[in-house]
Amino acid sequence: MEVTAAPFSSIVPSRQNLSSSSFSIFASSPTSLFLSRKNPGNANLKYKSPRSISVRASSTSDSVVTLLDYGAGNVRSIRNALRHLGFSIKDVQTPGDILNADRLIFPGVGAFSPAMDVLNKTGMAEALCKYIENDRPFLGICLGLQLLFESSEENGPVKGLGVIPGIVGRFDSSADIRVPHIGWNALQVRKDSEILDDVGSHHVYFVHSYRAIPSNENKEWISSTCNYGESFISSIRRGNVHAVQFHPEKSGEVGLSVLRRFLDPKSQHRQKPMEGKASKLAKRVIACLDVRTNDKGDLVVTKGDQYDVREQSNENEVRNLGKPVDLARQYYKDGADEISFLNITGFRDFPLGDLPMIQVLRYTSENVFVPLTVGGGIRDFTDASGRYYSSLEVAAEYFRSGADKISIGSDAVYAAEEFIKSGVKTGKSSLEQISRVYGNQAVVVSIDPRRVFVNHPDDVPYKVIRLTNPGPNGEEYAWYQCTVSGGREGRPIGAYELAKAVEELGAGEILLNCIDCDGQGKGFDIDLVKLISDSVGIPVIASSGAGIPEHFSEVFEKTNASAGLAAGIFHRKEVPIQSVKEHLLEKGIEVRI
Ligand code: 1PR
Repeated sequence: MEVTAAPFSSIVPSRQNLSSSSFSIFASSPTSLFLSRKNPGNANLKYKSPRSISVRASSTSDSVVTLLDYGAGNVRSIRNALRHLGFSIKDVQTPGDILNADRLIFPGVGAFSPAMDVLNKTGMAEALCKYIENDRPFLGICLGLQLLFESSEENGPVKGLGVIPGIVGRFDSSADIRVPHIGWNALQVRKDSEILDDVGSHHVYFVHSYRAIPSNENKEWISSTCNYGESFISSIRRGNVHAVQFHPEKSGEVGLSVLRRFLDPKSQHRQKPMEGKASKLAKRVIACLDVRTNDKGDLVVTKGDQYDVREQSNENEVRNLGKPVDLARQYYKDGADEISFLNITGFRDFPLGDLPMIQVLRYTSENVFVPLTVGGGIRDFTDASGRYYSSLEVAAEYFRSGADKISIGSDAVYAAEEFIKSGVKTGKSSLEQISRVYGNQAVVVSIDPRRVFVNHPDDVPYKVIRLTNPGPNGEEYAWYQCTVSGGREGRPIGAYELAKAVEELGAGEILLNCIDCDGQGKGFDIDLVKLISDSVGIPVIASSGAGIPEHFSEVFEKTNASAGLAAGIFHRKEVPIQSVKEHLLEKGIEVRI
């Protein structure tokens, strides 16, 4: 049974509004940084003061969990995970709901400053501190861990709840690591945390650019650390108070076990936490589903050869390789680390008119607990009746429907061209807006380049590389021309120039396709992947051309790609995802198992 109270998110400004100027960011002076535990904010209380609310004895059912959703983004995944585990959700509406909770989950999403702003203005900050001081069962997730610290450098310094000593800072990208920290990483469990008992050798999923550092002052809180260029705090535990920097709701079965152990500690078999074999950020194996409507009007997973998705027969039909939701579920079970849906005709159809794609996301996210990316058609749009939709609205609908990341193709090319021409960041492109509101870790740019051979590096005004294998007429060089509209139109910009520009405009990751290699099964374009992954500081996903497991080890050994993506070999069941992973392990390349 679902407890049908309106969520707190429906009575506070949405994340979009939070970023508007009506909500100021705390720009406290360094001397006034630290917030007392007794007085966590000068809250402009809209509600009865939590101090005057007494904590009542538990009377709610054992299967209800209270969720603090302050309206900052996608908490659909955590809701789905909780329902999947048999729990119903009571949304926090007032500070009293926090104090009266039997168990409280705080899935922090979005940025530190607007989150603290809402918590302070509504009296939730004070209630949270009191709840935690009383050692009530609490689980903070991601930002829900960071907010417990004294302050954050994210657009700040900004005061936090001040429960745990320490400052949350940005990963140092000069330390030879890619920021954001995206992917599956290992934990070093430092003390018995109970909820981490099943993690052991398994990786868990992280996505963040800011982190808290272990110190003498906070060491009693730390239950695990993680290594990413440096050691940072991946979880804390004191009594009944837990928080994790990773996303249990996106960490597959092992993540669900973390939630289960928190929600129902008594029924869980206690075991000595296993010593983990996992040691660092794993290379990801991603399954990609190119989705479009076929000629009969059904939404199908299709797959092209060099982007041509029609059968080479008289009927010339769109290839049909299965149903999107079924295939996504199968790939989750098979061990895919992430699943991408690309609405490949999104450039001409309006994605919000394409409700089946939204439905696909909703159904998939109900029982697929790894990250989901969706792309295709993310841009500003005016429909036939003259109604204008911003790209932010399109993205918001995707996030609400279960996407963790959105992927922008054509619109990012136009934005990069403009930026390179003018040298000015207008802040108005879909890429910049979505990145500002949801964070750059939520924005992927999909690049669709085509190789153009040249005889001499000076033949074109774009970055040219010397080819490992010369072109058909002995050309020693090539540049990679970006395309839009599903490869239909070449643009005056190279993949290198695009990648550098979109990183500056706020992309958090690059999905690097290659039209020449797509569907060919002859391996990734190593020259291209090396060029791009050596040129940017954000993670690069190598895509197009995988035919055998060895192609994955080749791309990870010869380039700095963070992930390898394939479509055809998985859809046609030629190579199981597990075979790819077993091969990578044999080659000594760390993957999530
Ligand atoms: O331009 O923002 O509307 O986004 C459109 C999105 O759709 C882009 O991400 C673009 O890459 C994708 N897209 C458009 N047309 C096609 C097509 O195939 N006709 N698919 C298309 C891109 C490439 C990969 C593919 C890999 C791996 N598909 O996603 O899955 O190449 O394939 P393989 O392992 O079988 O070789 P916008």
